Amino acid sequence: MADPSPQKSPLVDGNIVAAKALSRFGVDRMFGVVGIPVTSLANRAVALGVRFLAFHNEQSAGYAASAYGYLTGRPGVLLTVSGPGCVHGLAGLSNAMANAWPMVLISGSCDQKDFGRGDFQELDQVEAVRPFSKFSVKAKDIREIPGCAAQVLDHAVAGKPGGCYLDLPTDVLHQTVSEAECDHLIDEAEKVRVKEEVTNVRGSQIEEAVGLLRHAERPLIVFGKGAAYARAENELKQLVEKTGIPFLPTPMGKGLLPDTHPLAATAARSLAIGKCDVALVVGARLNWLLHFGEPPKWSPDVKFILVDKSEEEIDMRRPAVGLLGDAKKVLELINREIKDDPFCLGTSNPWVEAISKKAKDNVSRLEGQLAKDVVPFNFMTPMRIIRDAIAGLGSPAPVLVSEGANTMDIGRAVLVQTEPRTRLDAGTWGTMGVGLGYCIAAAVACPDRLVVAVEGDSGFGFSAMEVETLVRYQLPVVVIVFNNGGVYGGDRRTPEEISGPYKDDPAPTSFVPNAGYHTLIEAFGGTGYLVQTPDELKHALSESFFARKPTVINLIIDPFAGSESGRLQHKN
Ligand SMILES: Cc1ncc(C[n+]2csc(CCOP(=O)(O)OP(=O)(O)O)c2C)c(N)n1
Ligand SMILES: *[C@@H]1O[C@H](CO)[C@@H](O)[C@H](O)[C@H]1NC(C)=O
Ligand SMILES: [Mg+2]
Repeated sequence: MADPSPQKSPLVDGNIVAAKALSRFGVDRMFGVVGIPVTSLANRAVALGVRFLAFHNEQSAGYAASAYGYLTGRPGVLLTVSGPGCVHGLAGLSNAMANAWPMVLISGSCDQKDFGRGDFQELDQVEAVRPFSKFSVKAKDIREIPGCAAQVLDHAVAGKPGGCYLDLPTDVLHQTVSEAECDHLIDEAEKVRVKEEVTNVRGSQIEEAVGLLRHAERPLIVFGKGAAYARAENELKQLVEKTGIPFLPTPMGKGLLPDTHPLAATAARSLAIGKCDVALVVGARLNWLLHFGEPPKWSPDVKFILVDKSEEEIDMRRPAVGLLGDAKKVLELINREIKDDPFCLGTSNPWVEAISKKAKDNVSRLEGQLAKDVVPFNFMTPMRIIRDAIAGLGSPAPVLVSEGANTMDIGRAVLVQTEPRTRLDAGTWGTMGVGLGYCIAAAVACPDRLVVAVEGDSGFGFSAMEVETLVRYQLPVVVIVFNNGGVYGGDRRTPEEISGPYKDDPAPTSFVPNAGYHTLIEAFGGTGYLVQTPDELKHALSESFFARKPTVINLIIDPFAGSESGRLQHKN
C-alpha cells in the first residue's frame, strides 16, 4: 500500500517525480542540455527551486558538473538527452572518474519497448557509461525513480568519489502516479539513504605514522585535491605549524596552505621529493603527477604514509603505512597523537634550511625573469601582471581556472594561491576543454568569488561557445586567452616534417594568427579586450575585475615564446 488517497491526489509524470526527488535529496544546481525526453524534467526542477545552467554542449556542462561536485562536496548533476547527448556527457563523467570528483549523469533514453529496433537516439546507455562510472542504474518503472535517484547521489560520494549514472527511459518519464504516491515514494527513498561514513584507522596505525614522522630526518607533507575536497585545511595548517615539516601541494592542492607560507616547498620541489626520507601523502595519488612515488625522482628508500579514501589506491601503492579514510578526520587523529608528545623541526633544522634556501634561489631566478617587461608578450610578463592584479583583490581570492600547455605550466609556477579550492586546472587527465565549464561551476558554487581563467588559445577553443552561457547568466567571469596562434604556439616543424602534397596547409598545431577571440563574447553582448602591451593589460584587468561581468581578454603572445608541449617534453 503506497497511496493513501489515490482518487483525490492529482497525477504526476516521471519528469515531475524525478525533479521532486532530486530537489528533495539536496540537488540545488543542474547543468545540461535539454531536448526530448528531458526538457520537462529541467523545467520542473527549476520550478522547484533548482538552478538549471543550460549549456551549448554536454561536454562542457559535464565538466561543470564534475567541478561543482569537487567544490561543494555534493554530486554535480548533468542532465542530457539520449544517444548523442549521453555520449557527449561521457566526457564529464570520465573526467570526474579521473579526478575522483562526485558527479551524477542523468540521461533520458529511448522507449523501452522500442529498444533494439532503431528508436530515436537509441543507445544502450547503461553499457556505454560502464567504464566511466562507479555505479549505474535504469529506472524501469516510474515507481523506481526516487530510489534510483537516491542511490546514484549516495554512491557518487561514498568511498572514493566519482561519477554515477541514472537512466530514465522515455516511457518511464511519461508514466504517471498520483502525487501522494510520488511523495510517499520519495519519503521512503529518503529514509534508506546512506549517511556519513566512518573513518576506519586503528590507533596503532596512527602511532606508527606519527613515529615515522617524528624520527624522520627529512620529512615532507604532500597534499592534493583529495585533501581539498575533504576540507582538511585547518588540520593541515595545525600539523605543519606544530611540526615545522615542509609541505608540497599538487597543482589543485595549492591554496590549502598559502603558497607564500615559509614552509612551502613548491619552489624546491625537486629537492623535496628527491631527498625526503618520510613522506606523508594526504589526498594525493602517487600517479604520474607525483612520478609514481618511484626513483629516480624519489629516493629509493623513502617511506610513504598514505592517507586516502580509496582502499584500492592504498593497496596498489604499498605504503609503509596506509590510513584509509577521510583526510580531515585522519589528520585530526594524527594531530591529537602528536599533541601528547610534540616535536618540531625548527627553522635552523638542516633539512628545513636546505629547502628554504633552494626555494629562495628558485624564486629569485623566477622573479628575475618576471621583472622584465617583454613586448611582444612572452608568457612571463603578462603572467606577472595578472598575478599582481589578483593579489590586489585580497580576500576572498578569486577562483583561478587554468588550462593549456605553456599557459597552464607557467601560470602554475607564477600565479599565487592563498585560499583552499581556488584552483581548477586540466587535472589528473590533462583534459583540454574544461575551462569554460569550470568557470561556470565556480561562479555558481562560490558566488562571493570572482572567477579568473588563464587559458591557452587551444584550450579555450574547445568550449569557446560557452562564452554565450557566461553572458546569458551574467556570471562574474574574466577569461584571459593567451593567444599564441596554436597548440603550444607557432609552427615548430623541422624541415623534414614539412613535405608531401599538403605541405602548404597550416601546421597541425596552428590556428589563424591573431584570432579575434575577444569579439566572440562581444557577439553576445559581453565585454572583450584586445591586449598587446603591459598598460593595455593592466587597464583591462582593473576594469574587468571591478565590473565582475562576463569578459574575454584576448592577449596576443609571441608565437615562439614557450616550448612545445610545455613542461611535458619527455612525453611527446
Ligand atoms: C581533450 C584533449 N585533447 C587534446 C589534448 C592535447 N593537448 C595538450 S595541451 C593542448 C593545447 C595546448 O595549447 P594551448 O592551450 O594554446 O596552450 P599553449 O601551450 O599554447 O599556451 C592540447 C591540444 C589534451 N590534453 N586533451
Ligand atoms: C622551481 O619552482 C617551480 C615552481 O615555482 C617548480 O615547478 C620547479 O620544480 C622548481 N624547481 C626545482 C628545481 O625544484
Ligand atoms: Mg596556444
